[in-house]
Amino acid sequence: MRFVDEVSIHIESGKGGDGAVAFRREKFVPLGGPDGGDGGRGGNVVLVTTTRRSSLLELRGHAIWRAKDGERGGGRQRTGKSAEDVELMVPAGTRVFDEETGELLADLTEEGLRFVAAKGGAPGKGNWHFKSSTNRSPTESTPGEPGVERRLRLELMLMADVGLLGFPNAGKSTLISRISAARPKVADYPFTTLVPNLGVVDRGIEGNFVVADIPGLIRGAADGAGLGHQFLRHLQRTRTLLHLVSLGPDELDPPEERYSAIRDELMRYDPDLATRPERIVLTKVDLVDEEEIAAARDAILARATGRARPRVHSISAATGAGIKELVDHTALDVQRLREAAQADGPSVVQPPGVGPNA
Ligand SMILES: Nc1nc2c(ncn2[C@@H]2O[C@H](COP(=O)(O)OP(=O)(O)OP(=O)(O)O)[C@@H](O)[C@H]2O)c(=O)[nH]1
Ligand SMILES: [Mg+2]
Repeated sequence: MRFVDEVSIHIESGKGGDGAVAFRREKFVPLGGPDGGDGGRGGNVVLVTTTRRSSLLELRGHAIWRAKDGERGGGRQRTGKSAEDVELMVPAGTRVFDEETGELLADLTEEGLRFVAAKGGAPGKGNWHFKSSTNRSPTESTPGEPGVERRLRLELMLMADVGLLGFPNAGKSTLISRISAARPKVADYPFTTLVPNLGVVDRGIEGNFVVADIPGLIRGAADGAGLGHQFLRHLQRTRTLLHLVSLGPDELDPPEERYSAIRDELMRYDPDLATRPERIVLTKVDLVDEEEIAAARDAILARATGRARPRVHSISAATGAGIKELVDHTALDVQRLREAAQADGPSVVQPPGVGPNA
């Protein structure tokens, strides 16, 4: 299963400023030499890769991205001002196609790359360039070159930053639908979710992160029970985990037993997965009292097996309690983990079919 985020954009670079036709005006000199300056360069439209984005969401719903034109030249050989570039921030891993021809124009695999997708028009020349021994008063100048207009298709293989895991019915799909635009099916019975869903949590100027809601795990998942292998594999590519444990009344086993059961599956499937940072999230807390929440927290923490002692959150999708705090903390975790990954240097794992010739 592949998650592909795709967006079409229309971009246009700025036109170069025209060269000027002007002559020096001095006292007692009726017609001075030519001094019309050059125009300024038109603005480029540039794609820049950044860790602050993990989806192409921000580029949606904008009709056209247009850079400004360069200024025209002035008298006294004054060069017109060049226009600023329009920079579009995209996540590393974005591939850029010409929408009309389908040609792959760039594969922006790393952070901090700049790809000039539409080059600004070159500036025109002012008339002082055209002065010669036979023509001391040229009235020629050249116009700035036009900008470039193009339609691009951007494509990104989505990688989830955060994996939601837990038993069936824990409230995973409910949580993702509260914090992102994803709308997976939510229902009052186990195994509602059959394939993973991705949701993008939009944090405005802070960027965003991607959450994967995977189907509920059951005992024996590490041996393949209930398609467990397939689902656990999706978690391997995430940076951090939210382990959801329901405090609702329908559960047969106590919360700490269910918590341990899933930890055991993680450990057996891939010990590395078990050392991944995790936050424990007690869900449906609107259905229990404070004492039950505290008791569940203590019992679960007594079982925590990971490297560091996990934080325990309690949330209710029904009342909204605890959700903002959970998202704020998770966003910080993701930012920290992305920075750490970047400091380790590019460890680019190319999913199959992503090379330029694929
Ligand atoms: N009262 C209450 N009910 C909740 C809360 N969160 C989820 N539920 C209910 O719990 C049930 C299961 O929620 P889902 O989000 O479908 O659970 P899931 O973890 O995605 O389940 P699977 O897809 O089967 O693994 C639904 O009936 C939800 O409405 C909550 O905070 N409070
Ligand atoms: Mg679900």
